[in-house]
Amino acid sequence: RNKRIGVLVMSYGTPESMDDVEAYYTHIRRGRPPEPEQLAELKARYEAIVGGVFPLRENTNLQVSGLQDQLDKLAPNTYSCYQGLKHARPYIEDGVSAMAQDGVTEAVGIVLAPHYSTMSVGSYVKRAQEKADELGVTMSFVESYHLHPKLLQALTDRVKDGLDRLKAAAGSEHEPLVLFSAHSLPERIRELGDPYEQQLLETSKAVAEAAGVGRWQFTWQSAGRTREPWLGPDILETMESLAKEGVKALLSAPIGFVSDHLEVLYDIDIEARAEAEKLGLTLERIAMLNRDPLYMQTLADSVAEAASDLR
Ligand code: FEC
Repeated sequence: RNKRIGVLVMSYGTPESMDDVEAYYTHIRRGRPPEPEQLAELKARYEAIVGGVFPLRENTNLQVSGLQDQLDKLAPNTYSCYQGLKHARPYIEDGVSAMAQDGVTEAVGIVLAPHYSTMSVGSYVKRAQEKADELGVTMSFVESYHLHPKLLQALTDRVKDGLDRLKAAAGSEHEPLVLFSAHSLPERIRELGDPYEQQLLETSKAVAEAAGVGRWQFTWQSAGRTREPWLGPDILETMESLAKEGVKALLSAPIGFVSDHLEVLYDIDIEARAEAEKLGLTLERIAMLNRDPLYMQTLADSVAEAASDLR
């Protein structure tokens, strides 16, 4: 029996190599292999991003070790972090098994995504809970932390810094607009009474107020390539409407994400940037949180709070 509280830190996961992209994509598609053109297109996106091809793996590793350090400061010798990924090894189930093997009987689960959706955080939690039940580990979960004061502070600092850069790039005669965004989901989440949209708007509003932003909007990005309708409007459409309205300077704030990865480094930095050039807009993006100390403290506080439900 291990007296430490396990902390299952869950994240999306990214391929381990170019050869692994097909297996990864097949896992995301719940076992259906992608068409050759789809696979080629995804590989090309990974090849195009800066900072090495799979930055999410390193960022997740850094976040997990950063959280461990923060928890050790908060409560020495109390917590042990384990990683569990949604679509890559170590899978969520592997993380729970590793805890059980170490004799952990009580654990907290937290996802490296601040906003709750049944289709995102909810599905991570379900998989962890099922494995924990099977192995006799008692678990408590952090469902969201989208209004944690330290998270808001970290995002506010980034928006202020982004606005300074935007002013330098676009000139101060143009009033900037902050465009908050998050990963789209199929529209049917609305029928499930999902809090995702509401929580994203709450974070956007709180950050806009704290940063003293005059003009802001929320939009979706990175919708999946499936037949069913996804939440819109998409960021590229929104940019087109804004350009028509005469907006000249945009700050992209992808607050639904916490790391540099494909959906930011490709969808914003390459795709949205190319669209901005076409539309004559100056676009800057806020820095991602990655291992920001305020983000690590947000996670540690949330874990400690969920741990108190175990006792
Ligand atoms: O850098 C990387 O290697 C990974 C980037 C990445 C992140 C990410 C986050 C979220 N996703 C969410 C939902 C969906 C749904 C589908 C879906 C599909 C993909 C594909 C790739 C991909 N996602 Fe992702 N997502 C990332 C990458 N995602 C690649 C497949 C190709 C494509 O459609 O572009 C559709 C599944 C289906 O076909 O049925 C749904 C959500 C998040 C944010 C929350 C979280 O991190 O869990 C929600 C990062």
